[in-house]
Amino acid sequence: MSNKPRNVPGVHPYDGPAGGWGALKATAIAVKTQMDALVAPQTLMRTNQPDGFDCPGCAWPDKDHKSTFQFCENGAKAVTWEATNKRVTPEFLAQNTVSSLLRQSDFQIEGYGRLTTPLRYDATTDTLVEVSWEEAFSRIGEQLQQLSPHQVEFYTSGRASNEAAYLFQLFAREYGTNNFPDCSNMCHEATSVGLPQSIGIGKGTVSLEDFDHAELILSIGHNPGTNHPRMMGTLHELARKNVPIIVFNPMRERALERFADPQNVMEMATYRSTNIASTYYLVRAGGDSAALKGIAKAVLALEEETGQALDHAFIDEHTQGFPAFKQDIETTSWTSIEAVSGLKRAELESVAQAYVKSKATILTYGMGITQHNRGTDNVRLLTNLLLMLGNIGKPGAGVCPLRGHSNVQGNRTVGITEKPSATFLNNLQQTFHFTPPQAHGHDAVQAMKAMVEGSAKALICLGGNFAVALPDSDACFPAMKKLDLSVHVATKLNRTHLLTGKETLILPCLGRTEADDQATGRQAITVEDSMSMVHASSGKLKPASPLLRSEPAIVAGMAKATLPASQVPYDELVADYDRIRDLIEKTIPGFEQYNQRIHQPGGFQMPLPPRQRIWPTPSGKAMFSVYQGDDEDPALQEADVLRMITLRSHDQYNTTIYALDDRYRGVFGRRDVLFMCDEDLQRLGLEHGDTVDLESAVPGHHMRLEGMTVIRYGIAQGSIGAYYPEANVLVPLDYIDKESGTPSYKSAPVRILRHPEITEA
Ligand SMILES: Nc1nc2c(c(=O)[nH]1)N[C@H]1C(S)=C(S)[C@@H](COP(=O)(O)OP(=O)(O)OC[C@H]3O[C@@H](n4cnc5c(=O)[nH]c(N)nc54)[C@H](O)[C@@H]3O)O[C@H]1N2
Ligand SMILES: Nc1nc2c(c(=O)[nH]1)N[C@H]1C(S)=C(S)[C@@H](COP(=O)(O)OP(=O)(O)OC[C@H]3O[C@@H](n4cnc5c(=O)[nH]c(N)nc54)[C@H](O)[C@@H]3O)O[C@H]1N2
Ligand SMILES: [Mo]
Repeated sequence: MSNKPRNVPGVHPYDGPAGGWGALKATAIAVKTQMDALVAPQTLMRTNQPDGFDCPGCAWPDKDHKSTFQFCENGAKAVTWEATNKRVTPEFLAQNTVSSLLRQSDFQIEGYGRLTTPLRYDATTDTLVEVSWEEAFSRIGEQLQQLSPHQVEFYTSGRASNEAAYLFQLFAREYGTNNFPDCSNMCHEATSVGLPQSIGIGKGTVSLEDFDHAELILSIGHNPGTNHPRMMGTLHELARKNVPIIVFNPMRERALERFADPQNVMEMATYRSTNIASTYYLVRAGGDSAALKGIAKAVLALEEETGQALDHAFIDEHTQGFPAFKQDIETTSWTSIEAVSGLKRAELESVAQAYVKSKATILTYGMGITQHNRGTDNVRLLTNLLLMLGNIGKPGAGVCPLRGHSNVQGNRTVGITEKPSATFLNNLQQTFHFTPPQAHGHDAVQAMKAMVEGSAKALICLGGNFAVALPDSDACFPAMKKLDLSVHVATKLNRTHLLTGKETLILPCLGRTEADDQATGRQAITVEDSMSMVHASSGKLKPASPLLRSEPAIVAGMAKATLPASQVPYDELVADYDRIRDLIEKTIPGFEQYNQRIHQPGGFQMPLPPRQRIWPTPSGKAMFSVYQGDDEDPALQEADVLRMITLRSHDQYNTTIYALDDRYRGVFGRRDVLFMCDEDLQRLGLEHGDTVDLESAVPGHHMRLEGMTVIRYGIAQGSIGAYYPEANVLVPLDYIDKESGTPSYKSAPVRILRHPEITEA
């Protein structure tokens, strides 16, 4: 090994803060490559404004929806990507076969721009050809009438509005199935399963105002500089008030270290920035349970010493199960806590001291907590920590899961779930006079497994990129091709659409930024953000093509063609979305006076009983639970096995790749890298810049990813990072959190194989 650092193309450390001038420059580039320079400023100014549209980026709430434009680089990318000038025309598709498109990267495929006409796959020419809406709907109706409902999967990606999602579930349930695979099954399902057990509701308990009163933030497993950039404004404000922000993350994420707020004139003018994390712990991937147990253990020790660490009144009045939890924590050894978390006892003790000192703590978390094979356990465990000190249901405190897609939470609220409650099904029956299916349906992994086995014959997707987002592409891609019918309601072309079945239809829809005009006039849709605020969104741009239809109209078209005898007045509902909202109000609690209240500035908040210390659990109390053992997966015990984290770059939105840079992590123009720490490089005899192959270390799986370049990075020992979706080939489809079905995208056990050329050299 030479001493001189090797120069690796496209890899240079990034020394600046996150945000700042770099963010403004990146926004200008996004506008220049996608949009008309004259329309762009107006469109961006309408993002998250009272009469504008909800940003299709993330689900972070806005200050009352009435502040001046909140600058957000990645929000701007999401908006310009949708409002692009580029178009996929029938002529383009006539010249490019589906097989040739499939050989291109995801970045190239979506990069062709907006879909403009309904399309059908023509196997004789291997191309996508234009069809009329009528023909598309009647083909779908005919096929669905021939299949039995449990053979059909109805997928939702969390961008769909409440109105579209409600009609979608209504259509599928009247057709006869609860098969609702959903992007949430790959995302915050552990939250949706774990939080209700702990506090009675599967949603976060804080509102934006709580951040003004918090004395401590515990930020675990999320990367807001990229994925929730508007949250950076909040964290920046807190850091400047010296509120401690303690971060647990296996990777050094620049925005959590240093951030320059583009809205802060002084910082911009002086090139200064603010330190965000007061302390940054590089916890091992999957080591959070041990870290949380360590903090709890240290809190119990402080309680022994002072008698003042715990909130006894809260524990006595509001919770159950504390003694068993306490006993489990006391019997967990520091040796195992240190080994599994990769952190030192003294470090976790100092977190406990800060935690006990704070009178109001908010715990924020993301995919670093949920996408593990004990994700649901992780969620309950972090809630235990909050309950110990009564940090739920008081100002400045609570649990804050950072949701993914901009309306994923709303989709769930309006009925997209494979496990509907009996009350909800009963309400549907009373209102619509059909008998909804009672049996639970498939979640995302179960739906794909049914497709792999061949028992599922059709897939109807309301948005998303189902096969690419799921693990194990080698199993999922061929399963798509076996389908009798696949239907995709979409704005842009992606790989899942191109994995055509016997019959494949692609139905182009309006995006959030576009005007939605129906028989009674301009329509608004509604969405629910991460903090349970429901508000209206209305686009103004001219649609990308005159043939586009709105998502509610497309769902209604499919439903009418499939269920000609349905009593649901689809045409009237599509003519005026107020009528859809009236039906939501009638069948789902919490939407009282829906149509009136969405006109309030900022909308309205869905009921969150734990904010009032009301616990809708079976016992009526908040529940402590026990996290048994430290769960070292046997697959991870061997010395050469690493935990692979699959993550998002700064220039991507899930499977949508906007560009090939990951500025804050110092990667430019490429995505074939593997982040590894110095110690692991040395231990494995590798050098920064070496090319390696990877193999799954889950017993019985021999999946491979070849030709990755290892690069030196600040990441916890034993953990490596690679980009999603390229690395999905290494995550087995059944390597999931058993309780929630969430794939373990953040701790796939892998081994490094030397690249053949290097081994020979
Ligand atoms: N611009 C942009 N915005 C987005 C998205 C996007 O792709 N692009 N996606 C949207 C969606 S659907 C979602 S779900 C959210 C995702 O938002 P995040 O939750 O931030 O998702 P990731 O980028 O996958 O990973 C989060 C972080 O978890 C850390 N991590 C990985 N493993 C562990 C672990 O074991 N423990 C801990 N403590 N940390 C770990 C990683 O290092 C990374 O910093 O963002 C939403 N917003
Ligand atoms: N390895 C790994 N895999 C992961 C993850 C990970 O962290 N690691 N994260 C998981 C998570 S958190 C999630 S949420 C899933 C995401 O899974 P999905 O939600 O299925 O994927 P997206 O990439 O968000 O979907 C992109 C497509 O949505 C369509 N689209 C965009 N806007 C609209 C619209 O307004 N309407 C309609 N109808 N279509 C639209 C476009 O055609 C675009 O190609 O991926 C999961 N997969
Ligand atoms: Mo997500």
